[in-house]
Amino acid sequence: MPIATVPKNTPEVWTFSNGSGGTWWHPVHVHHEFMRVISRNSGAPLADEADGMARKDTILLGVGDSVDVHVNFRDFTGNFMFHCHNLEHEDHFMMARFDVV
Ligand SMILES: [Cu+2]
Repeated sequence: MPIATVPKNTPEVWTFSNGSGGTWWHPVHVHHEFMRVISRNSGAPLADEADGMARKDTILLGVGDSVDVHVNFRDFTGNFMFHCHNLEHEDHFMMARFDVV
């Protein structure tokens, strides 16, 4: 089952939060489309995310971070996934499907 169903070619704002309470960082990778960081922890993005124009396919979530991104799945419909790039995490359910319709 998808964790989200989003319409093709429609701007979305997604929020990624690391509320795990531990000391892990989570590099979250979204398939199929680039993202642009709008804000990080309600403030300015990091330097390599800074101008809102940098296209990112992975968002690094430090402890307690919350990051708002703009994403627009422009080209294709289908079933896609996002996941943490720490292998131990993606192998233990930090992976989800989303559908573009
Ligand atoms: Cu992780």
